[in-house]
Amino acid sequence: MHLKAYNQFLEYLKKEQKDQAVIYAMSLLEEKKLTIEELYQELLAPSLTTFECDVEDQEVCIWKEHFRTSIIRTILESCYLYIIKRVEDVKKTEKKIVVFTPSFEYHEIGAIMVSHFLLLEGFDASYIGANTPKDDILSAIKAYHPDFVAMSVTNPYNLVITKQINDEIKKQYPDVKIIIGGQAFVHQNALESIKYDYLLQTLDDIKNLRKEVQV
Ligand code: B12
Repeated sequence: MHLKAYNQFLEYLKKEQKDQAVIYAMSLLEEKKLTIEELYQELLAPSLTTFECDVEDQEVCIWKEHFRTSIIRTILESCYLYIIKRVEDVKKTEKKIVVFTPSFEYHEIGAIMVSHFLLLEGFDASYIGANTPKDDILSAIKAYHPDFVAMSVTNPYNLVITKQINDEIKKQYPDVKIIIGGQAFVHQNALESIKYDYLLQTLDDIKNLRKEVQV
């Protein structure tokens, strides 16, 4: 664990010093002190999942959370160049994956990270967005002909729409494998009646999928 780096990063976030946070995160990659995977898992993800507001006023807390998310989002986009460079040396799987979050699901940081992890494992992954309506998902499948779709669901309220989307994918495109992941599936009963082929949560799960589709 890179605890020192995490604490330093958190200091910048707590003070809402966006530029310093972005520069620091990128310098860790540039100086090869952290890999992309370590940066995402040990700094970026916990800085959001453990977010605690130290201000009484709830409205202030909301914009603080939004601002922190926007800093993390900027870092993720800035990492893309590093991903392209690393992917050049990765053995490709020839498997296409469309990544998204379903209608009403605005939490997208996990989905973006997962799409980057998939690229680094040699998948041809495309993140098509958050809050994606069923018809747009179906038309993306029609256009891209993916081998897999990967959906990230955080809010358990969105399990109903998830079920509807997956039923429709399986009806229209039975050969497309459905991967689900995200905090909404942490409880076993969330899976009841949802059609899916893989439940994945971690980078190790993605690496195992990579081994399964070995070419
Ligand atoms: C940032 C944030 C937001 C932002 C999201 C912005 C954005 N662009 O993404 C905004 C402000 C929009 C938001 C809104 C809301 N939020 Co919010 N939010 C969060 C917060 C602080 C961080 C989420 C995050 O990005 N985590 C970091 C990522 C990296 O973690 P992750 O998503 O879990 O992903 C990891 C794994 O789960 C996994 N993974 C995820 N998906 C997938 C998919 C696959 C295929 C695989 C392999 C792996 C995988 O890989 C990732 C990397 O490790 C969490 C707190 C928390 N504990 O997470 C609350 C939280 C998720 N939000 C919550 C709530 C309640 C809401 C709102 C309903 C609040 C409201 N009243 O308006 C709305 C709902 C909006 C909606 N319709 O979706 C609750 C959910 C509680 C619950 N279980 O129901 C949480 C837990 C806060 C809390 N403690 O109450 N939120």
